[in-house]
Amino acid sequence: MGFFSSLSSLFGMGKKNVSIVVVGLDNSGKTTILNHLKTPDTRSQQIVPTVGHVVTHFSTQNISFQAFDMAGQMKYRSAWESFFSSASGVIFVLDSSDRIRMELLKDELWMVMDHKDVASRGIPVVILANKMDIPGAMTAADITTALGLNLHRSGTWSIHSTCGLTGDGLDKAMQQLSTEVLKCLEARKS
Ligand SMILES: Nc1nc2c(ncn2[C@@H]2O[C@H](COP(=O)(O)OP(=O)(O)O)[C@@H](O)[C@H]2O)c(=O)[nH]1
Ligand SMILES: [Mg+2]
Repeated sequence: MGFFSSLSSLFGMGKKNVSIVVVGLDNSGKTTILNHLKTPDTRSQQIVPTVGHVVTHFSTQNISFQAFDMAGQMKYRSAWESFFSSASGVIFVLDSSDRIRMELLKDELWMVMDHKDVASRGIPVVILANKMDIPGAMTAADITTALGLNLHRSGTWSIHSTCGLTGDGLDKAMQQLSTEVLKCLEARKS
């Protein structure tokens, strides 16, 4: 890394500013994950259920993310789609131990992936199979099958097992999100 790029990365300059939307059923761990992605000094000590949406910021090596943390309860889900058109990516968080709501989850995930502002713009959907620490939680491969993800042709999606409490799996997932977001922005320029 050259002197100026070292300096600019030190001060967070030269990073692209990107908006993303974070969705998923209630209690899947969205707010916990976003809290974990923040720098330790800006983390909240207590996570409270999200009402409407909350704006959070976090960074990867080359992107400064503005994340819209959406409430997941049924009455708020219809509001998700109004955020898709201005988003450069979607994080979809699910609870890997919540087998009872798999069918509902499938409907909500496909609604997001097939939404015109997601599918036709080709923005990446990064699925976080969260709560992997809970005994009996489904693996990412089992979830891929249960949700019929391999049948989904359009768009770019990936799935990662994560633990919002420890941060396990998040680095890799966010690296993938950054790479896919940059690829998508480049493709839309040309
Ligand atoms: N065991 C476990 N619990 C988690 C994990 N992520 C979040 N939680 C817990 O799940 C509950 C709901 O989390 P929250 O972030 O509010 O979910 P949200 O409704 O999707 O924003 C909280 O009690 C969290 O501590 C995880 O990876 N493992
Ligand atoms: Mg929340």
